[in-house]
Formats: sequence, C-alpha cells, structure tokens
Amino acid sequence: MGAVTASSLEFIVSAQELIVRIEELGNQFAAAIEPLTDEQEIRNLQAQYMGRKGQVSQLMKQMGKVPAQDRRTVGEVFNRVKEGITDAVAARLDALEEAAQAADLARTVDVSLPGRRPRPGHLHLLTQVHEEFRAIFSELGFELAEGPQIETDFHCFEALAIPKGHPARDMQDTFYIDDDVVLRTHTSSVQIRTMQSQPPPVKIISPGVVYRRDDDPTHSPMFTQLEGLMVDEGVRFSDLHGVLRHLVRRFFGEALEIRFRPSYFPFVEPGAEVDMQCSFCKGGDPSCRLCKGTGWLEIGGSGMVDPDVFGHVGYDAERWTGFAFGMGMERMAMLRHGVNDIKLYYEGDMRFLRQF
Ligand code: 2NL
Repeated sequence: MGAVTASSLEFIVSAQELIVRIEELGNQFAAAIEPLTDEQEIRNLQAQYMGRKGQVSQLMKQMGKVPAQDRRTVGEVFNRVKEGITDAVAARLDALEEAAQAADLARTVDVSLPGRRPRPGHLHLLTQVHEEFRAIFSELGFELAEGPQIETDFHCFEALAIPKGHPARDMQDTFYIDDDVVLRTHTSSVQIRTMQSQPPPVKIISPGVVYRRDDDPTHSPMFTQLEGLMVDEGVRFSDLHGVLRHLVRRFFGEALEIRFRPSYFPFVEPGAEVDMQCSFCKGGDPSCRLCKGTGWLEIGGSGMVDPDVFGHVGYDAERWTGFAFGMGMERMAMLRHGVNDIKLYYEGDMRFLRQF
C-alpha cells in the first residue's frame, strides 16, 4: 500500500461535501448582508464573495476534484447560490434606495400641511373699471375712439377753442415736447380727430391716459380720463343728464342722483361740473369724510359743445348740437372702492392690488 499523500487526499471531494460548503457560503452571505446599510459596504461584500478571487470562485476551483458524473449537480447548486447572492445584493440596494427616498420625502414634505395654491392673477382695478365703462357706454350705443398720446397743439388746444395765450392753457399744466407738440392733457383731442374724420351723427367715448403737471394724493401726472361726446340733430342738455345719471347708477349699482353746477370750460357752453350723491353717506352724515358732509361728490365736467369747436372740425353749428363730458377713471374707482391715494394704482403693491 502506497503512502497516502496530502495531495491525493485532497484530490477527491465528494459532491455532497462541496454542496454543503456551497450552501453554507450562501447562508453566510445572507447573514453578512443583512445588517449592511451602506451601498459601498454591500458592494465590497459582493466582491468578497463573487469577485475573481472571491470565496465563491475559490470554492468553484474544487469542482475539478468532484467526480465527473456529479459535476452537473454541483454546478446547478453553484449557479443557484450565485444567483441568490446577486438577487440579494439587488434587493438590498433597492430597499436602501427606497428607504432613502422615503426619508427624503419625510424630511422635505409634510404631507399633512394644507397645500399652497398658486394665486390666480386678475386684471388691475383700473383695467376692470376701464372695461366696465366701455361696457356701460356700449349698451347706450357709444362707440370706442382711440388716438395718440403725443398730440399737436391744434388737436389738444386750438380746435377746442383754447388759442395760444388763452388763460385756460395755464389751467391745463401741460407737458410740452416742443412749441407745437404736447402730451395730451385730455382725450378731447381724440374726439376732435374723430369729428375731423367723419360727419355727424357721432356718439363716442374716448378713454385713455392723459398727462398733467400735477402731483399730490388725488392728482397724478398721468391718469386715465374718460370722455364722451354725442353730436346729432336735437341733442340737448337733458340728454347729457340722462346719460350721466345712468352711468352713475350702473357703475355704483345704486339709485343715486346727479346734479350740475355751472362752471367754465372753454370748449363747452354752457358748461357744468357734475356731482353725484355721496355713495357712502347718501347725504345723511354731516361728518362724512368722503363728501365732507356736503352729501355730494364731484365726478367730472361737462357741457354743450361750443359752436367754435364745431367750426374747427367743419361741422355746421346751425344744424348739429352735442354734449360732451370728461371724468377721471381713477377718481371713479376711488369713490366706489374707498381708495384714498391715487398713487396706489401705479405702485404695483400686491397687498393693495389683490383686494380687487
Ligand atoms: C374734466 C372735464 C370735460 C369736455 C371734457 C369736450 C370734448 C369736446 C368738445 C367739448 Cl371734443 N368738450 N370735453 C367737456 C367738458 C368737460 O372734462 O373734468 N375732465 C376730467
């Protein structure tokens, strides 16, 4: 009997034995990965087992010592354990990722908080009022007339019976661009242009920004005027009264009265300032802050178109008569909403604007 050498002893490895060791290795891996919570640690462990010099590879080298007829069975066990390891790594990494995401969400989003709704925007109060006026006058059959903000002296003054040197030029506090070109101080200039371009009858409103050298809580160097003009045969002062009374009632939504006070504007004769009943106290509060106890609020100027104006646009003043009026839209909105500083319209402060 020859000596039994170490190498010959090692030569034969029973399939049974190898399978047990493979399974053990698999279980060992499962136990080792269990507590790991760090991706790098998991990758390292994976390499320890599955790498080229890893424990699985080491064990695989024993395959050659397994009797040939058993290798297939052993191979299957190897494959199963290797798959198990690969699957366990993938599952563990997935679980870690999910846990990280959940932790992230829990940290940044408190799902129990009420949602923050984006505020929808809305039209500026002045734009809303502008559109309302257009609608109200459209119902009465007035058409919209628009024109340039930079005007000739003729359209802004001359045609409105305010020749150079006329005291009313100073009244207007005009911004001059040069001797003959101005920033319009009223939108009457638009109405002059309309009359120049079409024969009567005319029934228009001309809303738009105008410019005056004025600056205090109730005056802005730029404000939005609403002018109206109606020219036809037989137009009378009572028509003016009816239109303005209707305007006030529609805009304020109440049965308020209006009144006229004789006044002077170069382009009308007779001319009148227009008051409406105080929308806050209706005339019933002697200490009313809005109307100062008078019961009336001034809203604009008006009158019957001066025949001189008709002469400048080529209308026959013997045949046609007309009324005209003008008011500030900011003031109308201030009276309806209790706004006390005209600058609030232009400063863009959302705390003010979003109230309307
Ligand atoms: C005011 C006063 C007024 C007019 C505007 C006018 C226009 C033509 C002919 C005659 Cl084309 N008149 N407009 C008349 C009287 C007053 O406005 O206080 N505006 C803010």
